[in-house]
Amino acid sequence: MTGTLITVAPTGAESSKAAVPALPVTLDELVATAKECEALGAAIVHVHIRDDAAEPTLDQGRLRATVTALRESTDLIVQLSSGGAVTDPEAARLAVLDAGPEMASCTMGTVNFGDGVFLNRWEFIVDLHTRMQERGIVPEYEIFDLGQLTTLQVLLDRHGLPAGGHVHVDLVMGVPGGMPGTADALVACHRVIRDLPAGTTFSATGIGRSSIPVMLASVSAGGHLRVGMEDTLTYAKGRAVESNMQLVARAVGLAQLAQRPPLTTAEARDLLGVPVR
Ligand code: KMH
Ligand code: ZN
Repeated sequence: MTGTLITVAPTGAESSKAAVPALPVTLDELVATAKECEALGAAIVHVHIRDDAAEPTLDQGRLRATVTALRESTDLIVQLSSGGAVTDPEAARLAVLDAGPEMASCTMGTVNFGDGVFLNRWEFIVDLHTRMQERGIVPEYEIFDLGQLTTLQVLLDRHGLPAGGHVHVDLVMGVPGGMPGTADALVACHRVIRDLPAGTTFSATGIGRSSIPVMLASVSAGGHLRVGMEDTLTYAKGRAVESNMQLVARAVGLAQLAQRPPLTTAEARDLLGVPVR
């Protein structure tokens, strides 16, 4: 068994800066967070960006500047979100790939998302997957519900392996409308993941209070970890998260306890088939 791949998802598209002042929303805040998280043991940064009003945006110029700045300042694998916010149109989400990330997320189906709907039609999924193949962008397949793993099986059967040849899945658990963030649900996913191409890896994140049970279950099942303020704003009962670094440090501690220490960025690139820069 390998070490632990740690992804930090520092910002997301759902929380407001007014409600969560520690959320990194400017480019400077994002880069500073990324550097500190890399030093602690993160290997991937999953990126959503904000505009001058700290609102979610998929502005192409800002996305490009973000990719450039993160590359200049860190060796983290830069994974842009193609999910955006639930209000983002498909064309803008596809255009995220034009910003030239090394990785991008690719969600495997539509899911209710709190009061909204996170829309991912089959034709859109195929479009994202094939564009990433053509451009050498390595996908992280985001899974919000069990059946989305079956959709991934069908996608790979019909349209082939992703760029880099390695399949990596991220279980996003505990979204209101998606699968629960429990060890049982993770084990159910694990059974299906075993039927995906040999060597398929998975990470998992639990939204809100499911963060810790999902982390423990994932590490126990040989999985990897995604943490960050996109998913978790409460560190413990009655105690707000102070920073993304606090969440990464907790994940690193757990990985070390499990005797699966954090993968370096070079090891992560090797595992995922992301070219060395
Ligand atoms: N913000 C969610 C609607 C992704 O980044 O690809 C979608 C999301 C998934 O966060
Ligand atoms: Zn995201």
